[in-house]
Amino acid sequence: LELERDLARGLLDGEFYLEYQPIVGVENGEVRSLEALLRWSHPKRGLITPDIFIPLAEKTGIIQAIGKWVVQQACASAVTWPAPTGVSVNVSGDQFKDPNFVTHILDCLAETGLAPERLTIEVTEAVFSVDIDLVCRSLAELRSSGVRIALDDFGTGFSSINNLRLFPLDELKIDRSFASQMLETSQGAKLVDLMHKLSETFQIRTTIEGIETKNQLDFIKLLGIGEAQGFLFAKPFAAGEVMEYLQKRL
Ligand code: G
Ligand code: G
Ligand code: NA
Ligand code: MN
Repeated sequence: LELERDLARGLLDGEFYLEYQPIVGVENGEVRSLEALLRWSHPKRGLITPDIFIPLAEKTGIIQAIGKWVVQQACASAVTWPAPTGVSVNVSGDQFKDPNFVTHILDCLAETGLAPERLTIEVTEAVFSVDIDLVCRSLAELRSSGVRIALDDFGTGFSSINNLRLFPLDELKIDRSFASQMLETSQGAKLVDLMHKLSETFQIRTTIEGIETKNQLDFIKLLGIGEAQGFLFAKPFAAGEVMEYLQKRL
C-alpha cells in the first residue's frame, strides 16, 4: 500500500529511469531497435523492477502518467541515436483506455522530431482482454502514422491465432521461455519454427527474445528468424551507454 502511494511521488521526484536492450538483425548484427525497460530507484527499497510496480501502477491508474513519461523519454533519447536505429516501448493494456493515448504518442513524435517508423509499440497478449475494438482502432491509427506494432511475449498469453488476423501487427516477439527450451528437446525446436512460420503467414517480422548462446543464435539463423534479443548481444544498459554501444558495433 505504501509502495502504491509512492508511485506518484516517485514519478514527480524523478525516481524512474529507462534502461535499453538492443534488438539485433540476426544476419548482419545490425541494431534495429533498443527496447526501453523501465526501472524505479526507490529511496528506501532500492531498485524495483517493473514486474513488481507495473501491476500496482495499473491498479492505481498512475500507469497512464508513467506510460506517458516513458514514451516521451524514449522518443527524446532515440532522436539522438543514428537513424534508422529505433526504439521499442512497452505499453500496458490500460493505457489504451486513455482517450488521448494515440494523440500523446503522435505529439511526442512531433515534438521530438523522431520519425514514426523509428518507434515500435510493444503490447502483450493481455491487451486482448481490454476492449478489442478500442485497441484495434488505436493500433491501426498509430500504424497508419508509421508507428510499428509488436506483439510481445508471444506464446505465453491467452491470444488466439485469430488475434494475429484481427490486429494490425508488424512484429511478433517469441517469448524467451521458448528460446531456453529450443535446443533441449526436438519439440522445443519445432515450436519455435512453428511460431516463426505462423508469423510469416501473416507477413509479420519475427523477433526471438532471450537468446543467450551462440548455438541458439546459429539455430535461429537456420530457421530464418530475422531479429533477436538477449544476453548474448547485451543485457539492458543505461541510456548514457547507448551511443557508445552503437559506435562500437559500427
Ligand atoms: O526488464 P524486466 O525484465 O525487469 O521487465 C519485466 C517486464 O516489465 C517485462 O515484461 C517488460 O515488458 C515490462 N516492462 C518494462 N518496462 C515497461 C514499461 O515501461 N511499461 C510497461 N507497461 N511494461 C514494462
Ligand atoms: O517481457 P519482456 O520481454 O519485455 O521482458 C524483457 C526482460 O527480459 C528484460 O528486462 C530483460 O532483463 C529480460 N531478458 C532480456 N534478455 C534476456 C536473456 O537473454 N535471458 C534472460 N533470462 N532474460 C532476458
Ligand atoms: Na517487452
Ligand atoms: Mn517480452
